[in-house]
Amino acid sequence: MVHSLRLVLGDQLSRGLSALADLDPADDVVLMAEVAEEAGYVPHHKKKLAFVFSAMRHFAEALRAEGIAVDYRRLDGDQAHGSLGEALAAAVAHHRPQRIVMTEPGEWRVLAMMRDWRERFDADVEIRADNRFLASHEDFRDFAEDGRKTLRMEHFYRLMRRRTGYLMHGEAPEGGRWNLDADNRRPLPADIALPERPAFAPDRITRAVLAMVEARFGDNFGRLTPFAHPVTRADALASLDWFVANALPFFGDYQDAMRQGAPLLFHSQLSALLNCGLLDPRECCRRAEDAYHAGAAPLNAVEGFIRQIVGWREFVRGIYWLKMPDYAQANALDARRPLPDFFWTAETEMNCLAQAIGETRDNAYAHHIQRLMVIGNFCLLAGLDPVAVQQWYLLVYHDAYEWVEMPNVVGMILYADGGLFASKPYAASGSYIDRMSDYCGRCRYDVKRRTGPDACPFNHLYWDFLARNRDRLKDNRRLAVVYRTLERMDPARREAMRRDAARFLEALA
Ligand code: FAD
Ligand code: DLZ
Ligand code: SF4
Repeated sequence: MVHSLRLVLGDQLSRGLSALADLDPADDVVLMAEVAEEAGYVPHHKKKLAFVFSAMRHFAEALRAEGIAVDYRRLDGDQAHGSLGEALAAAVAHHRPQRIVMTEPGEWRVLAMMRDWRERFDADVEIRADNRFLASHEDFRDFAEDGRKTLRMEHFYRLMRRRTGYLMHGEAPEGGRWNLDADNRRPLPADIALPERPAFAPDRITRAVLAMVEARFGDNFGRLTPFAHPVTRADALASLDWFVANALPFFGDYQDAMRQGAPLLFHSQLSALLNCGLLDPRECCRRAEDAYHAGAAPLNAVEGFIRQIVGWREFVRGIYWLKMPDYAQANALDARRPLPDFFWTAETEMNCLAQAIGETRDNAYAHHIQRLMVIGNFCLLAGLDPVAVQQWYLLVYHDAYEWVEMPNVVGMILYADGGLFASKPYAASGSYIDRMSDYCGRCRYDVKRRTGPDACPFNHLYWDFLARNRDRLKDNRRLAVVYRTLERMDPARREAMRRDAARFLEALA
């Protein structure tokens, strides 16, 4: 009889996971299961599926190499199960454990299942806190309920800097400023050399997974090959080393830049590794901080990187657990339009969108500014339905889990929560994209024109969005200047933009 059955989910691949603490290899068994429900609750990008299953299988091998018994149920094996609950029931019947130990999941939906398991199984079910985050749910609730009218990432971030001590001199931030974002908006010089990334050739395990994904999920969105993603702890550490040495020094300066044909620039591409547990946020921040102290990376880069991880990443998780389950349905701007077909085909004459969606299809990755200011900005201005947009972001990116995807979509890009943490909608006209990228020079539209058949659609959509939402947004002080500009605009011009925007939106299939 097994003492403890320890469930490890596909995004819990950390040796230091709370569910694996106090594990006794003599008496305990680890359960991991590839199941149809997790593979299908949204039709994930093929590369995301391959990444998750390959990382799961490698993690199971690493545990076995330590002498730990792993009951691993494969989707293409004899013991395939429809859901995590079914897999657990079968494992409980087989091992008859005294207790079942698990770490709380990243999604509300799965936590609801885990709570049901307490009733369902004749064993103690222990759900432990996820120790891979720096702020607990209680920490975030304390922050949110500390007499605040608004929830701002910046306030939370300072709290986290003080708590972790990253880039701190006692109570003061390194360099005298907490946030160096203003230094991080440089357009990319044409002649800058981009570092070559390491590629991780698929091994036997990954090749078997690629074949399974092609056979079972061949119709899902996205390109499966070439597949060169890290899938083991060793590869994840090599990716972190590579980033710190080669890209971190430039990460800050060019964090907001976009270039055609260069999907990664100086971004880390560590999100999927962090989110599935192969990297720990603390080790990433520590490595970046060490590089700063060694003089190998400037402060704006290191502060920017640490802010994304201990600031934004922890903050959005806090928002998710604070506001679920209602958050999923938020639609403050009453947006109803379905997703246009080009979100699946990348076939649009708007070059910036064609590039960002095409790269998403090929790589299951787009960097933050593409997600926020190109695709996200379009979703906001076109009034796309928040539930449809959430589903798209959740399925297309290899780092996507609801806890991180949803606040970025609902709160950050769509303002669907009415400004819970964004002080204004991130709406922008084409000139932002023109300033930060080389997309417009290769576009059939003219970024300088606001009306007419050749006008950049972001321009008339931007003004139309503001006019359409005037009653909801006009009292926002951060929008006072743009609303004054809108009021002063020649009425004929305003009407022309409204007509062009309406025509454009009607033509979206
Ligand atoms: P880098 O630019 O190198 O940043 C370093 C790390 O900071 C990232 O790996 C990530 O862990 C963290 N980070 C940066 N920004 C954010 C943020 N806004 N929220 C949370 N963490 C952040 N990130 C996800 O991990 N999963 C998602 O499903 C996801 N969906 C998003 C949806 C939208 C609409 C937007 C605007 C952003 C989304 N992000 C998501 C955040 C961000 O775009 C990605 O984390 C980032 O692009 C991943 O690439 P990278 O590892 O190269 O990041
Ligand atoms: C994303 C994913 C996929 C595609 N498949 C599995 C799976 O078969 N088994 C599993 O344990 N986890 C999988 N995951 C990750 C889960 O969806 C994730 O643990 C939940 O969404 C909670 O964050
Ligand atoms: Fe995008 Fe407009 Fe530039 Fe074309 S002109 S790439 S649509 S911003």
